[in-house]
Amino acid sequence: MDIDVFTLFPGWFDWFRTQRHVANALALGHSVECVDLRATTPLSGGAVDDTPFGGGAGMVLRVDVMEAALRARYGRDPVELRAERRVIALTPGGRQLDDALAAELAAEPALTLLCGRYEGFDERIVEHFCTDAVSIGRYVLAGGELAAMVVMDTVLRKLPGALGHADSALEESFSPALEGAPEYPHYTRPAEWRGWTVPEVLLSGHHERIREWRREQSRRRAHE
Ligand code: 6GU
Repeated sequence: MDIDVFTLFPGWFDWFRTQRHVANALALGHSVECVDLRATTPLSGGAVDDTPFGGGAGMVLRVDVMEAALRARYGRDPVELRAERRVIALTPGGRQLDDALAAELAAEPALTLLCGRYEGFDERIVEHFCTDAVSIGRYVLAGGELAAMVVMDTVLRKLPGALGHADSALEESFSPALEGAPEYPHYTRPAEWRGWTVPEVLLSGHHERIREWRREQSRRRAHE
């Protein structure tokens, strides 16, 4: 999978690339590249944003600035790019990210993530250049960068080989394998600590009973 991130803060992603599962994905041939919106801005002085029409606080990322960056990167009209790859605006009002959306995105060959800053995007960016608008939750971040990292984190860990253990992403919280429920509790050594014991069934070696116990725990958590 090739991921391009359009941002005003490309340096933020240097740390992200060093995280184990991200580094694994990159080593497998996937890519995460940043495009600096300031590098291609048609405005003088590296400007990228402007005050909102109609008044109000904050600054809005300009549509001409985003178009210039997309054109420079892909060599075509960004309106046509949408037919070829998912172009995602990260914005608090977008479709809320969940496991199903992460799985959907993980099946794509390429993603373009657009990070807004300040008050966000000129709406024409979302309307004409994007296939999706995605939010990571019902709160407001200062910009889309952290949200882009959250999206990439959950998408990249679903790619085969990105996690150390092939099965770890299969039966996890909110996955179809657990019928969308949260994951069951985990325990490891020591089997007893300060009198706090581990559920007996997990020490039994009885795989069928363990499977049943885990399903039951997972369902119980879903109802709580
Ligand atoms: Cl995607 N962007 C911003 N700026 N704030 C958010 C968000 C995205 N998702 C939740 N809050």
